Amino acid sequence: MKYWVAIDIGASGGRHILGYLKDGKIITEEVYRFPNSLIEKDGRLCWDVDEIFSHILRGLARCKEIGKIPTSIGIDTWGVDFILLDKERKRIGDVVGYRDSRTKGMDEEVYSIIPENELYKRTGIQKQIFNTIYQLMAVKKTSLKSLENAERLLMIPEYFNYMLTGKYLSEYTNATTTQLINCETGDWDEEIIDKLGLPKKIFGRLHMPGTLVGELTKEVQERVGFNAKVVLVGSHDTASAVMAVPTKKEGAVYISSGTWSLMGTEITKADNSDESRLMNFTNEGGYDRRFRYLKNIMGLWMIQSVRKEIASDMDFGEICEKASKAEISSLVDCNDIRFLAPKSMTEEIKKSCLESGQKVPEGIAETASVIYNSLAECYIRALREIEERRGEEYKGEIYVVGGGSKAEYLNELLAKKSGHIVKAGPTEATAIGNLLALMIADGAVAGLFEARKMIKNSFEINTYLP
Ligand code: LFR
Repeated sequence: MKYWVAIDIGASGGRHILGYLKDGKIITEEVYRFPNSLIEKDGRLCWDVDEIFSHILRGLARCKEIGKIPTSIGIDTWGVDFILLDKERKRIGDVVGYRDSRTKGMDEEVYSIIPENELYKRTGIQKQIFNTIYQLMAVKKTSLKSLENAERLLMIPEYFNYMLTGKYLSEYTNATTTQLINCETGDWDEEIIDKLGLPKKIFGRLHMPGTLVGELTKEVQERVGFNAKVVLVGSHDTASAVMAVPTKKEGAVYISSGTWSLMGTEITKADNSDESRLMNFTNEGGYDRRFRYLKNIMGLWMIQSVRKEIASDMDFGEICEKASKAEISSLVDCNDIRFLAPKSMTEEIKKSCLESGQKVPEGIAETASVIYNSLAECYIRALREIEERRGEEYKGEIYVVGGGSKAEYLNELLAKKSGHIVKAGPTEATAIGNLLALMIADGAVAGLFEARKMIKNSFEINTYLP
C-alpha cells in the first residue's frame, strides 16, 4: 500500500493525516494531532515554530510506529506569516503572528508609496491589515536591521520544509497572500518590491504545488525512522481546502470554514476591478493557476476564543446545540477589526451589542448564538456580493468544507437565511487538498477535476435544506 501524509497546521492546532487510495476512494487516517496558538513574547503575539516543528517530527515518527510510512509529505499552514533567514540561514528575531498589532498604520505607510487602488490592480489581493506587505513595512519601520541582514524570506510552511530537508523553495499559492505577487504574471511584482524599498533577493523563485523540495535530512531520518520526499502542496491552507470542495461545477460557491470563514468561488482570471476592490474581494492564487475569488469573514475564531474564555469544558458540538436554543436576536459585525485580537472576545461582543442598543448576551449559549447568527448574516451579504459581481443570481448549492462544517446550527441558519441547499463536508478538507496535491504529483490521481469527483464519493457530505 502506498501512503502519503499531509501535515496540516492551523492557528489552533495541527494534524498529520495519512492518505491512501482504495477501490477508487481516498481513505484518510489521523495519526497525530497537536495544539497551536499564538503566544505572547516581549509584548508581541508570536508563533512557537520550534514547538510546532517538534510536533511535526513526533507525528512523522508515529507513522513509522504504526508501520505506515509515507512516500511523500506535504505541509500547509495559514498564510501571510513569514520568517527571515540570515546569511548563515539562521532565523532573524521572533516569528510574529498576523494578529499582532505591529501592522497598525502600515496600510497608510504603504499607500503613501503605492496608492491602494494601484496595489489592488496589480495584485488583486484584498486589503487585510495583516498581509505580509504590511508586516514587512512594520519590520522596515521598527527593525530595519533585520531586513538588512535578511538573505531569504520563507513563508511558514516553506520554513518547515526547509527544517525537514535542508532545502528551501518558495511556493506560489502562499506567496500570493503576501500581496506582492502580480495577478497577471503570477510572479513577484518587482515594481512594488522596489518602490517599497524591500530587498529583492529575499524573494525566491516561485514553484508550483507538485514540485519536489527534497528528501529528509539524515538527522531528521534518524529522528523519525524513515526517509521520504517532501513535496510542495497548495501550502496556503485555503488553497488546499478549496481543492477539496466536492463539486465539479464551475462557479460553485464555497465556504472554507475554520478559524476563518473564507467564502467565495473559483475563477480562472483574476477580477481586480474597482468594484471588487471596494467590496474587498481577493484573488488568491490557487492550484492549477485558478483564483480564489473570496472574502475573509472572521469565522470560528470568535467561537474558539469565547470557548477558551468561558466554556473550556464544552466541546463545539455542545456549544452549537446550546446556541440553537438561546433566545437572543442581537447581531454584531463579524468583520469589524475589533474582533481580530481583542483582550476578551466575550467582553468585546457584549460591548458591541451594548453600543448598538441591542440585548447584551450573557453566558455561552447567548454569546455563541450571537456569533453564529452574525456569521450567517455575513455569509448572506458575501453571497449577495458574489451574485452582484457575476451579474446573476446564484442557483447552486453552497459547499461548506473544513472543521466548521460540523457546526450544524450554523449550517441550518445558512440554509434557512439563504434559501440554498447547504452541503457540509468534508471536515478535513485542508488535509485532503494537501494529500491530493501529493497524489497528483505522484501520478496516482489524474488531476484536480478527477480529484474532486473522488472526494464526493469518498467522504461524508451532509445536506441541509432551506
Ligand atoms: C486561513 C487563512 C486565511 C488567511 C488567514 C491568515 O487559515 O490562511 O486564508 O487569510 O488564515 O493567514
